Amino acid sequence: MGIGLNEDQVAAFWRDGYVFPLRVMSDSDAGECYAQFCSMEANCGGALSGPLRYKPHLLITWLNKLIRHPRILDSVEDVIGPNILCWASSFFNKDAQDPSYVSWHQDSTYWGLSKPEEVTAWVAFTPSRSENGCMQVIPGTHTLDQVPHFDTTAEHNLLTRGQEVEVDVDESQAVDIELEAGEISLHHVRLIHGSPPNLSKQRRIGYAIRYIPTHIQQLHSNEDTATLVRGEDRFGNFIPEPTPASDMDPEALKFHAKANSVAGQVLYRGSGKKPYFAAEKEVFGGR
Ligand SMILES: O=C(O)CCC(=O)C(=O)O
Repeated sequence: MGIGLNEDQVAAFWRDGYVFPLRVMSDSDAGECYAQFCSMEANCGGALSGPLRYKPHLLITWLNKLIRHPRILDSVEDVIGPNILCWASSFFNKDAQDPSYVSWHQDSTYWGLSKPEEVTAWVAFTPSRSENGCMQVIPGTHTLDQVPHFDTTAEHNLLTRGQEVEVDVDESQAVDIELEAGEISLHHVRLIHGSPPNLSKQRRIGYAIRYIPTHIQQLHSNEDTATLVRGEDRFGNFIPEPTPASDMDPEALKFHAKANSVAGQVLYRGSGKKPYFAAEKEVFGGR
């Protein structure tokens, strides 16, 4: 066991499918993350482009460090054990008065992972509250099996396929996962969750880091990639990801483009949709 969660928090995770708030960094470190995030945006000339929202830890050195943050990993270890891969990471951002939302879903639906043993650490770079569209969860739904989902074409849905559960969700049971900047929540891959639009004047910036134990396999590709962030990998089920030598390093860009293309094939299989994170000329500078 790591030293991240106490017994009550571990019990809460397995009973409810989530645990929060967990402080993993100081206010000033959280402020530094937000400042770095803003300079990434400035370099993009506005909102982060698709490729920079998915697996940006392969391109940006401070994000590569963040996925290895000891306080985050201590908490994750208490849930999935000591041998940990970071399988993916993505930004879920809502600007002030932003109609973007996340439909009710289970993460496990299209990820192609062999067992429902993934845990997400959702890191708040800004406060995330009811008024600015924080994540909401339906406690206990992680004990459900995989439930059917349908794809939507809703314009402002932040999910890859706009997927939504096909079962009734009792929204009266929803819990708001309110976090301060520098806090995280952990949630189970089967937990039904989502989030409403941001009706406030305060941005909501979150970075979701997906962790799996090393014995998990990708069922829909032999080319999926992951980063070993703690312990040892005796299984070799994923292609090891390199650490970027510098931000947007050419070798890192090449690896990231390939990794995102494989992820696109897995996550969008059968949908006929183009991944939002497919390589774009402006990010890759035509390389
Ligand atoms: O950021 C949100 O509102 C939802 C995030 C989410 O669906 C996830 O991290 O799995």
